[in-house]
Amino acid sequence: MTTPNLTQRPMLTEAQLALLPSSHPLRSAGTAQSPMIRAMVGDRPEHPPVWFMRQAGRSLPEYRAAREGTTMLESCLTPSLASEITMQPVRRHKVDAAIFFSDIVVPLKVAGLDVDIVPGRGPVMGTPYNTMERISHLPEVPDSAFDPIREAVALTVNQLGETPLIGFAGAPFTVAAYMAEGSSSRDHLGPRTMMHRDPEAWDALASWVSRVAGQFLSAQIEAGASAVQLFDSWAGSLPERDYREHVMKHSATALAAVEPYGVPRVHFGTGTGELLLAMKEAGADVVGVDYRLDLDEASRRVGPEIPLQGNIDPALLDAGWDVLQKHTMDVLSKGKTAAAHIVNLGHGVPPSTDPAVLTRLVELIHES
Ligand code: 1CP
Repeated sequence: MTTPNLTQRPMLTEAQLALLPSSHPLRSAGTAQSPMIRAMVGDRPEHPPVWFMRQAGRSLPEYRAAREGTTMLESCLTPSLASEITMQPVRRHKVDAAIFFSDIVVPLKVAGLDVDIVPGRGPVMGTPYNTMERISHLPEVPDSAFDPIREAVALTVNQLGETPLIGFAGAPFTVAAYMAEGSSSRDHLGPRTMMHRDPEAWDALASWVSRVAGQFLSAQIEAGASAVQLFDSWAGSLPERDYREHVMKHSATALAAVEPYGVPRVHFGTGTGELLLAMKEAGADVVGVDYRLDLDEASRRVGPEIPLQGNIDPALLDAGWDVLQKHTMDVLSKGKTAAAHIVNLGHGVPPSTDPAVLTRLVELIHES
């Protein structure tokens, strides 16, 4: 299948460029025409671009050293540290993009909510947001609350050169799931019950999250991110009818908040094989696919014009090189059925991963 060569086509219109500061990386051809951004707008660059979800994190000894003595949220809100951790996997693995080191609950922290990230557990709220009374007191968040994020992004893009930075936010369902339950859970019964028992409270909570997610994404784009990803990690727990009725409009609000900038928007969740079309319809430019569904089938579900991201099974990172190589070649081959392919894992890098395997995997993908 041949795909159009967009090399000469400007990625952003004058109106979109006007929303970005003069120093924004997308104003330079090097970043706008980088393999990652070209693939995200539907082109097939000379080699498939690759980045890994959770590439900045516990699999790297330099990450563990940098984080020593600093809590997760402090690290996210210390611009020099967040920037250094964002750079680490780019230096080591030569991936085609950096993912901003932060967390999906950072917007809740800057909004002044009582939230922490507890080692081994993940996000924990002081009190859950599961009643209209509590939800109605959620604050409006001034854009200035995101200044530490802008500062960290600006420091990072200064070091990245032409390599694009991907910004991100948690999608309303996934973030509201932590807020409604107060912490991590397996089945997400709290938010799934709430959207039926008290749909008004659910809507109020998810609307609030969608607004702060839009602010978080906008801050990252304005400060220099060249693409964004909305992570709906737990959306796979929803039947499609609930996703379409109670969730999709809120994700669409978060994605629409950054549509005017014209930067590519990736929409990813896990266990979302049945939701991929709805996730595209929510306003995605690229659909992220987890490891459970082959990319040719995903392309059939969302339409051949949509670039796909994914979906090497993280479990195979530690299954031996030959197994991983064979699987990766299969993912690359199935990715050819989509308009374009951004290579990634089907979920995050497990903390136990040998970083050398990731470096070798990047080389394999670049040589393919
Ligand atoms: O102790 C530590 O090192 C903290 C572990 C950690 C890290 C490295 C957490 C706590 N968050 C992060 C960084 C992070 N989180 C990034 C940036 C780094 C990168 O991708 O390279 C991103 C994009 C996230 C997003 C995130 N946080 C998601 C969506 C992505 C996904 O993996 O599904 C989710 C669900 C969270 C919540 C969260 N934060 C931290 C943990 C351990 C969890 C998951 C907890 C759970 O299972 O409920």
